[in-house]
Amino acid sequence: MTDLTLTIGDKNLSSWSFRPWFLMTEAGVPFTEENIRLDRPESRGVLKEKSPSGLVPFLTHGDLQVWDSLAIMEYVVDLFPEKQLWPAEPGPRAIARAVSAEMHSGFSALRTVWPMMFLRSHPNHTTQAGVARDIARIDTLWTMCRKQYGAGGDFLFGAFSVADAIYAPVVSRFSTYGPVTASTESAAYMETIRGTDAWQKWRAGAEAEVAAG
Ligand SMILES: N[C@@H](CCC(=O)N[C@@H](CS)C(=O)NCC(=O)O)C(=O)O
Repeated sequence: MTDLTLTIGDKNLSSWSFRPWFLMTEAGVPFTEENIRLDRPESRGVLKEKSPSGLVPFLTHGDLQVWDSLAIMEYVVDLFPEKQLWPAEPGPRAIARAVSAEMHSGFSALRTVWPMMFLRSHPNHTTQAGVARDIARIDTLWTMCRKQYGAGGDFLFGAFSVADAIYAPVVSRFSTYGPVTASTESAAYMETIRGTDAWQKWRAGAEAEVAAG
Protein backbone atom coordinates (compact mmCIF):
# COMPACT_ATOMS: atom_id res chain seq x y z
CA MET A 1 0.00 0.00 0.00
CA THR A 2 2.10 2.88 -1.27
CA ASP A 3 -0.54 5.40 -2.31
CA LEU A 4 -1.07 7.27 0.94
CA THR A 5 -0.20 10.97 0.98
CA LEU A 6 0.01 12.74 4.33
CA THR A 7 -0.20 16.52 4.10
CA ILE A 8 1.34 18.32 7.05
CA GLY A 9 2.32 21.81 8.21
CA ASP A 10 5.70 23.14 9.37
CA LYS A 11 7.68 20.55 11.29
CA ASN A 12 8.85 23.14 13.81
CA LEU A 13 5.31 24.25 14.62
CA SER A 14 2.55 21.84 13.68
CA SER A 15 1.94 19.60 16.67
CA TRP A 16 -1.20 18.05 15.12
CA SER A 17 0.78 17.14 11.99
CA PHE A 18 3.53 15.58 14.09
CA ARG A 19 1.21 12.91 15.50
CA PRO A 20 0.16 10.93 12.38
CA TRP A 21 3.56 11.56 10.78
CA PHE A 22 5.28 10.15 13.87
CA LEU A 23 2.94 7.14 13.95
CA MET A 24 3.39 6.29 10.28
CA THR A 25 7.13 6.89 10.25
CA GLU A 26 7.93 4.96 13.42
CA ALA A 27 5.61 2.10 12.39
CA GLY A 28 7.15 1.88 8.92
CA VAL A 29 3.94 2.72 7.05
CA PRO A 30 4.88 3.84 3.52
CA PHE A 31 3.54 7.26 2.55
CA THR A 32 4.31 10.31 0.50
CA GLU A 33 4.71 13.53 2.44
CA GLU A 34 3.27 16.82 1.21
CA ASN A 35 4.02 20.06 3.02
CA ILE A 36 2.03 23.26 3.39
CA ARG A 37 3.96 26.03 5.11
CA LEU A 38 1.83 27.79 7.73
CA ASP A 39 1.74 31.45 8.80
CA ARG A 40 2.47 32.76 5.31
CA PRO A 41 0.34 35.14 3.28
CA GLU A 42 -0.69 32.33 0.93
CA SER A 43 -1.24 29.64 3.63
CA ARG A 44 -4.95 30.25 4.23
CA GLY A 45 -5.76 30.07 0.52
CA VAL A 46 -3.74 26.88 -0.02
CA LEU A 47 -5.34 25.20 3.03
CA LYS A 48 -8.82 26.24 1.90
CA GLU A 49 -8.23 24.86 -1.57
CA LYS A 50 -6.61 21.56 -0.61
CA SER A 51 -7.82 20.53 2.84
CA PRO A 52 -11.32 19.24 3.63
CA SER A 53 -11.22 21.05 6.99
CA GLY A 54 -9.00 23.98 6.00
CA LEU A 55 -6.43 22.57 8.43
CA VAL A 56 -3.48 20.18 8.46
CA PRO A 57 -2.92 17.30 8.77
CA PHE A 58 -5.01 15.40 6.25
CA LEU A 59 -4.49 12.06 4.54
CA THR A 60 -5.27 11.36 0.89
CA HIS A 61 -5.89 7.77 -0.24
CA GLY A 62 -7.23 7.67 -3.78
CA ASP A 63 -10.52 9.59 -3.75
CA LEU A 64 -10.70 9.53 0.02
CA GLN A 65 -9.48 12.42 2.15
CA VAL A 66 -9.37 11.98 5.92
CA TRP A 67 -8.83 14.98 8.20
CA ASP A 68 -8.13 15.28 11.91
CA SER A 69 -5.03 13.65 13.35
CA LEU A 70 -6.89 11.04 15.41
CA ALA A 71 -9.16 9.97 12.54
CA ILE A 72 -6.10 9.68 10.29
CA MET A 73 -4.34 7.47 12.82
CA GLU A 74 -7.43 5.27 13.25
CA TYR A 75 -7.59 4.85 9.46
CA VAL A 76 -3.93 3.82 9.39
CA VAL A 77 -4.62 1.34 12.22
CA ASP A 78 -7.45 -0.14 10.11
CA LEU A 79 -5.32 -0.34 6.96
CA PHE A 80 -2.40 -2.04 8.70
CA PRO A 81 -3.86 -4.39 11.36
CA GLU A 82 -0.65 -6.45 11.32
CA LYS A 83 1.24 -3.52 12.83
CA GLN A 84 -0.92 -3.67 16.00
CA LEU A 85 -0.92 0.06 16.62
CA TRP A 86 -3.27 -0.24 19.59
CA PRO A 87 -2.66 -2.76 22.41
CA ALA A 88 -4.13 -6.16 21.45
CA GLU A 89 -6.17 -6.85 24.63
CA PRO A 90 -9.49 -4.99 25.09
CA GLY A 91 -8.65 -3.68 28.59
CA PRO A 92 -5.26 -2.10 27.78
CA ARG A 93 -6.67 -0.93 24.42
CA ALA A 94 -9.53 0.86 26.20
CA ILE A 95 -7.07 2.58 28.53
CA ALA A 96 -4.81 3.53 25.60
CA ARG A 97 -7.84 5.07 23.88
CA ALA A 98 -8.87 6.92 27.06
CA VAL A 99 -5.36 8.31 27.54
CA SER A 100 -5.25 9.34 23.86
CA ALA A 101 -8.74 10.89 23.91
CA GLU A 102 -7.81 12.88 27.00
CA MET A 103 -4.95 14.47 25.04
CA HIS A 104 -7.01 14.96 21.90
CA SER A 105 -9.77 16.86 23.68
CA GLY A 106 -7.95 18.38 26.63
CA PHE A 107 -4.84 19.98 28.06
CA SER A 108 -5.82 23.26 26.46
CA ALA A 109 -3.75 25.36 28.91
CA LEU A 110 -0.60 23.45 28.01
CA ARG A 111 -1.35 23.68 24.30
CA THR A 112 -2.07 27.41 24.46
CA VAL A 113 0.70 28.58 26.78
CA TRP A 114 3.39 26.18 25.56
CA PRO A 115 2.88 25.88 21.78
CA MET A 116 5.11 23.38 20.03
CA MET A 117 8.34 24.98 18.81
CA PHE A 118 10.26 21.82 18.09
CA LEU A 119 13.71 23.35 17.58
CA ARG A 120 13.50 26.08 20.21
CA SER A 121 14.64 26.02 23.81
CA HIS A 122 13.06 28.23 26.47
CA PRO A 123 14.17 26.48 29.66
CA ASN A 124 12.24 27.18 32.84
CA HIS A 125 9.57 29.05 30.93
CA THR A 126 6.97 30.42 33.32
CA THR A 127 3.91 28.30 33.88
CA GLN A 128 0.49 29.17 35.21
CA ALA A 129 -1.92 27.13 37.31
CA GLY A 130 -3.60 25.49 34.29
CA VAL A 131 -0.29 24.45 32.75
CA ALA A 132 1.02 23.05 36.03
CA ARG A 133 -2.21 21.05 36.40
CA ASP A 134 -1.89 19.68 32.86
CA ILE A 135 1.75 18.71 33.42
CA ALA A 136 0.89 16.92 36.67
CA ARG A 137 -1.97 15.01 35.02
CA ILE A 138 0.20 13.94 32.08
CA ASP A 139 2.92 12.79 34.47
CA THR A 140 0.29 10.76 36.35
CA LEU A 141 -0.96 9.18 33.11
CA TRP A 142 2.50 8.33 31.78
CA THR A 143 3.57 6.87 35.13
CA MET A 144 0.41 4.76 35.38
CA CYS A 145 0.79 3.49 31.80
CA ARG A 146 4.45 2.59 32.23
CA LYS A 147 3.88 0.85 35.57
CA GLN A 148 0.66 -1.02 34.73
CA TYR A 149 0.88 -1.64 30.98
CA GLY A 150 4.46 -1.02 29.91
CA ALA A 151 6.17 -4.30 30.79
CA GLY A 152 6.52 -5.44 27.16
CA GLY A 153 8.74 -2.56 26.02
CA ASP A 154 9.74 1.06 26.63
CA PHE A 155 6.60 2.79 25.32
CA LEU A 156 3.42 3.70 27.24
CA PHE A 157 1.83 0.32 26.55
CA GLY A 158 5.08 -1.58 26.06
CA ALA A 159 5.07 -1.80 22.26
CA PHE A 160 4.82 1.41 20.22
CA SER A 161 1.19 2.55 19.79
CA VAL A 162 -1.05 5.44 18.76
CA ALA A 163 -0.87 6.71 22.35
CA ASP A 164 2.86 7.41 21.91
CA ALA A 165 2.23 9.35 18.70
CA ILE A 166 -0.47 11.38 20.47
CA TYR A 167 1.98 12.38 23.22
CA ALA A 168 5.09 12.98 21.07
CA PRO A 169 4.30 16.72 20.74
CA VAL A 170 4.00 16.89 24.54
CA VAL A 171 7.50 15.48 24.84
CA SER A 172 8.59 18.23 22.47
CA ARG A 173 6.87 20.91 24.60
CA PHE A 174 8.43 19.55 27.81
CA SER A 175 11.84 19.53 26.06
CA THR A 176 11.43 23.14 24.90
CA TYR A 177 9.95 24.75 28.01
CA GLY A 178 10.98 22.37 30.82
CA PRO A 179 12.51 20.82 32.75
CA VAL A 180 9.21 19.67 34.19
CA THR A 181 8.77 17.83 37.45
CA ALA A 182 8.23 14.23 36.38
CA SER A 183 8.52 10.73 37.79
CA THR A 184 11.48 8.55 36.89
CA GLU A 185 9.10 6.56 34.66
CA SER A 186 8.02 9.70 32.79
CA ALA A 187 11.60 10.95 32.45
CA ALA A 188 12.70 7.60 30.99
CA TYR A 189 9.66 7.59 28.69
CA MET A 190 10.60 11.01 27.29
CA GLU A 191 14.09 9.68 26.57
CA THR A 192 12.52 6.75 24.71
CA ILE A 193 10.48 9.09 22.48
CA ARG A 194 13.43 11.40 21.84
CA GLY A 195 15.52 8.35 20.92
CA THR A 196 13.19 7.07 18.17
CA ASP A 197 14.16 7.20 14.50
CA ALA A 198 10.97 9.14 13.78
CA TRP A 199 11.94 11.87 16.28
CA GLN A 200 15.39 12.24 14.69
CA LYS A 201 13.89 12.38 11.18
CA TRP A 202 11.31 15.00 12.20
CA ARG A 203 14.09 17.08 13.79
CA ALA A 204 16.21 16.90 10.61
CA GLY A 205 13.18 17.92 8.54
CA ALA A 206 12.41 20.84 10.87
CA GLU A 207 16.02 22.02 10.66
CA ALA A 208 15.95 21.84 6.85
CA GLU A 209 12.68 23.79 6.71
CA VAL A 210 13.91 26.52 9.05
CA ALA A 211 17.19 26.78 7.09
CA ALA A 212 15.22 27.13 3.85
CA GLY A 213 13.30 30.04 5.42
N1 LIG B 1 -8.08 18.69 15.71
C1 LIG B 1 -7.32 18.88 14.50
C2 LIG B 1 -6.52 20.18 14.64
C3 LIG B 1 -5.78 20.59 13.37
C4 LIG B 1 -5.13 21.98 13.50
O1 LIG B 1 -5.54 22.83 14.32
N2 LIG B 1 -4.12 22.22 12.62
C5 LIG B 1 -3.42 23.49 12.59
C6 LIG B 1 -1.90 23.28 12.50
S1 LIG B 1 -1.19 22.46 13.89
C7 LIG B 1 -3.75 24.24 11.32
O2 LIG B 1 -4.00 23.63 10.30
N3 LIG B 1 -3.69 25.57 11.35
C8 LIG B 1 -3.81 26.36 10.17
C9 LIG B 1 -4.71 27.52 10.32
O3 LIG B 1 -5.37 27.62 11.37
O4 LIG B 1 -4.75 28.35 9.41
C10 LIG B 1 -6.44 17.63 14.28
O5 LIG B 1 -6.33 16.80 15.20
O6 LIG B 1 -5.91 17.43 13.18
